[in-house]
Amino acid sequence: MTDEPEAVVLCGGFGAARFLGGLLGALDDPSRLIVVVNTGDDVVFHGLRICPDLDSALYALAGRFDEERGWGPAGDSFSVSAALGRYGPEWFNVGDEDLALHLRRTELLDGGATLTEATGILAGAWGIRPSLLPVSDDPIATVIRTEVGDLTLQDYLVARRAEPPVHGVDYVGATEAGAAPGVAEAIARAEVVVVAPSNPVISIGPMLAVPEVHGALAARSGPTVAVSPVVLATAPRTGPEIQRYRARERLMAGIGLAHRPAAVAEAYASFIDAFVVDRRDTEEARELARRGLPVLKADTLAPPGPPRRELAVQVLDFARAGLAPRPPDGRAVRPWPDRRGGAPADPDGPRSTGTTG
Ligand code: FO1
Repeated sequence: MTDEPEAVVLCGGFGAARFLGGLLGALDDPSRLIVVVNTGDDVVFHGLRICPDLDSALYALAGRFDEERGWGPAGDSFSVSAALGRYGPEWFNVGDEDLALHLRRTELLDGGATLTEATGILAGAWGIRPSLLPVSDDPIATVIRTEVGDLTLQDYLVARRAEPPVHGVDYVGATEAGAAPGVAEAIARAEVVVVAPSNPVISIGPMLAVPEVHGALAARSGPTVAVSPVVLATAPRTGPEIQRYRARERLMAGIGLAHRPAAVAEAYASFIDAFVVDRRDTEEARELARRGLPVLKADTLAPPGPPRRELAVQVLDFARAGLAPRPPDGRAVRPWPDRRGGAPADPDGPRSTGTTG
């Protein structure tokens, strides 16, 4: 038994919530999992501090995430939201049970707790065993620069349904923000770090824009593996799936990234050792392998239950294959090529994920 984290997962909302469900079942000791979550899309609504990505991770770890809707706890009702509609249009729909979480968080923050402390108390109330950490206690706001002006993320994504063409993305406050207590240490010490299949622009980008976070990732000696959120071979089907797909396509285009797994891998080139693509995206896997990146093909769209647990097992096993073995002469040997600390593999390739401001 060791205190070292077995795994750190960098998470956004929906894609990460799906992945976390499988991961919980794949770990022997869930208390050795540290879940680090984006806060760039946090919003104050009716005076309440809402942290959509932290909440998705919390509900996923509690086994309550509403996967069909894509946010909030499954089985929630919307009576308060409907009642509020009497006093003016409600563009953001907060469920009744979800409301309790935002009320309690706001109360804790108003009472002087940091976001890290408040999140620990809320996760504890749900009996969650992994550590759930915001990426930072300092304010970070993802701002989308569009044809109709600068928009906060929720304004762009929800109120405007990700329709305006995107010119760029700013992570306001990220450069000045510190990593939350425990985040940089966890990244440094974890056996494996997994970047969840989350939107690279609005979920992972804001976290990478925090200098301590990117620094800790780039300096890690253990393996870091990212799972592609983009699957080319399967078309999105449901309304929310189509909406997420289109939003990701527009946001990636807005910062000069093609909407394909290889472009996500390029954006992460300064800190990942290996990449996971969907098993159906064989051409992308071949292309990445040609560039010298170790690639795992897996069912990244696995449904809940044993298939999703199997995906997490495969990702963890793949990442562990990158743990440096201890040869008899004690020399450090990296089984994977050392890709860190340098420029992206292709200097003419896509730009990094967004700009900071
Ligand atoms: N997404 C929507 O598309 N419409 C909503 O009304 C909405 C409400 C909402 C309330 C609480 C919460 O935690 C998330 C909510 N989301 C809603 C999801 C959220 O806007 C985004 O999906 C994430 O910010 C992106 O990760």
